Amino acid sequence: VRMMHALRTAFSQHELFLMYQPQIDLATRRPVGAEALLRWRTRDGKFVSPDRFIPIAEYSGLIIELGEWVLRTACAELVRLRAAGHRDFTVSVNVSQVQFRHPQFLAMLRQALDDTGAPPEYVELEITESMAMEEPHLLVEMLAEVRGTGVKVAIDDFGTGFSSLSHLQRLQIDRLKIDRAFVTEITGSSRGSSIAEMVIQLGRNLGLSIVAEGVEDERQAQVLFHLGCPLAQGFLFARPMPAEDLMAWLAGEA
Ligand code: G
Ligand code: G
Ligand code: MN
Ligand code: NA
Repeated sequence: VRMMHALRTAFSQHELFLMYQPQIDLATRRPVGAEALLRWRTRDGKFVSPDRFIPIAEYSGLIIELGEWVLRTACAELVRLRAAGHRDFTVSVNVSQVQFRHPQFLAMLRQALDDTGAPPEYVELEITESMAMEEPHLLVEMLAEVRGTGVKVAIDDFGTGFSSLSHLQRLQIDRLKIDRAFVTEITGSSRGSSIAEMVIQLGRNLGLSIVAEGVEDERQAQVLFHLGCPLAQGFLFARPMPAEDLMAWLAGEA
C-alpha cells in the first residue's frame, strides 16, 4: 500500500520516464526501431525496477493512466524522430493485460494516435505470450480491432509460454520477440539453441517478423542471423537510453 501511494506520487511528480532501446536489422546492422521501457527514478536517485512497480500499477488501477501516458509519450517521440528524418522507424510499447482488457483501450489508442499524429503503422504494441493464450475469442477480436487501426502487434517473451501453432495462426499478429533466456542459451547447449531455432522457424512459417531480445555478444548475433532471425535488440547494440540520447545515437548511426 505504501508503494502504491509512492508510485502515484511519483507519477504525478514526473519521476517516471521512458528509455528507448534500439532494435537492429541483423543483415545491415542498421536501426529499425526502438522499444520504450518505463523507468522510475526516485527523488533520492534510486531506480525501482518495472518488474516491481508494474504489478503495483496494475493492482491499483494506476496502469490505465500510466499506460496511456506511456503510449502518448512514445507516439510523440515517434513523431519527433520522423521530423528529424528517421522515417522508417518503429516505436514499440509494452501493454499490460489490465490495460489491454480495459473497455476504453481501443478508444484510448485511437485518441493517442489522433492527438499526437503518430502514423499507426510505425507504432507497435507488445503483449506477452501469457496474455496471448487467455480467452482466445476475446483476444482474436481485440487483435482484429487493434490491427484495424493500422497499429502492429508483437508477442513479447515468446517461448516462455505454450502457444500452439494452431492458436498462433488464429491471431492477427506481426511479430514474435524471442525471450532473452533462449538467446542467452543459444551459444551454449544444443538444447538451448534448439528453442530459439524452433521459434524462428515458427515465426518464418507464419510469415511473422522476429526480434531476438537480450543479444549481448557478437557470437549470439551471428548464430541468430544464420538461423534466419532478421532483427535483434540487446546490450551488444545499445542499452536503453533517454529520448535525447536516442536522437543523438541515431544521428551517429546514419
Ligand atoms: O526494462 P526492464 O528489463 O527493467 O523491464 C522489465 C519488465 O517491465 C519487462 O518485462 C517490460 O516488458 C516491462 N515494462 C517496461 N516498460 C513497461 C511499460 O511501459 N508498460 C508495461 N506494461 N510494462 C513495461
Ligand atoms: O520483457 P521485455 O522484453 O519488455 O523487457 C526488456 C528488458 O530487457 C528491459 O528491461 C531491458 O533493460 C532488458 N535488456 C535489454 N537488452 C538486454 C541485454 O542485452 N541483456 C540483459 N541482461 N537485459 C537486457
Ligand atoms: Mn518488451
Ligand atoms: Na521480453
